Amino acid sequence: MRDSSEKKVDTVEKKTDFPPSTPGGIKELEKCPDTSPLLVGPLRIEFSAPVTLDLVREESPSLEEGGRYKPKDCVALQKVAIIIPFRNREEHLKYWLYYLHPILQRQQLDYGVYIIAQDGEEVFNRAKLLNIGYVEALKEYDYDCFVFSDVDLIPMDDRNTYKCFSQPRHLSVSMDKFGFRLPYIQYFGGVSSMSKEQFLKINGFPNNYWGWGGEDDDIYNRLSSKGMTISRPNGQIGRCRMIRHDRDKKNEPNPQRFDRIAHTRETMSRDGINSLTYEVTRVEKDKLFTKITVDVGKPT
Ligand SMILES: [Mn+2]
Repeated sequence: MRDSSEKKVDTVEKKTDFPPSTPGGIKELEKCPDTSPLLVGPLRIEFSAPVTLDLVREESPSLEEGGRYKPKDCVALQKVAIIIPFRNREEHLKYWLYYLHPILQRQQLDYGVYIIAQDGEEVFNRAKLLNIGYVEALKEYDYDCFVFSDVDLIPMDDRNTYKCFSQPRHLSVSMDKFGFRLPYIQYFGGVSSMSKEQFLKINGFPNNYWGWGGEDDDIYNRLSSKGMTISRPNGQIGRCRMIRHDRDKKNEPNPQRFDRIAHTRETMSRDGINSLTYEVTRVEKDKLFTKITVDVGKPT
């Protein structure tokens, strides 16, 4: 925008196709296109090559402290916080960072990577960590979109854009672990995205799913009860690889999950982002990520 205090000069202003200049002569950036011209399509993803954080840092010259990035040549269409629930998966995180940073940059996103690590040895609580990621990321920047990703899932096609859509998005639609198919039509696990509005409409995620399983189905029930549907890429673009691993300790299948899922509609208005309590125990700013370690409490 031009400075109105600028002195009028006696020339006719020419109409040009170029972005207007600021008084300092710096061009104002235009919006990035709907589809990034930098995308390459299918990617080769494998987990045998040795990867170190130092290598990934070297290969990410345009990252800012905390795992932040924005395109230089255009204004990103969305400000995306990527939230990763975490505990003792350093090996997987290296691959995630190695593959995802270049992909997210080709997708021309204004993004930040938030690793939300559960402190202590209590039972794991994935959905509560995701809620915490939402709150903590918003304290840093005016994000309008949130991508919730497991640390061991890597997209096999960069056209699977990690952004938000008019309906909540499920991104990990064809995982190698499930034979590149959806395990069931309501499946919302793995990698998903929601705008701030969509997230708040469902009161965020449940805080009381301790251990493995069920919280993703609870989230699906929340969306569905608010009249939303799931948006998905097609099965080809939505292919992704999961890094194979043994079941984590202190993340056993939650025996209460079936009962809880059956009551989402009654519980969701009082269990969610409006009832979230936790304590931050450590914040680490790396070039590749912001890692927030939190005390989530324990099952009551
Ligand atoms: Mn896994």
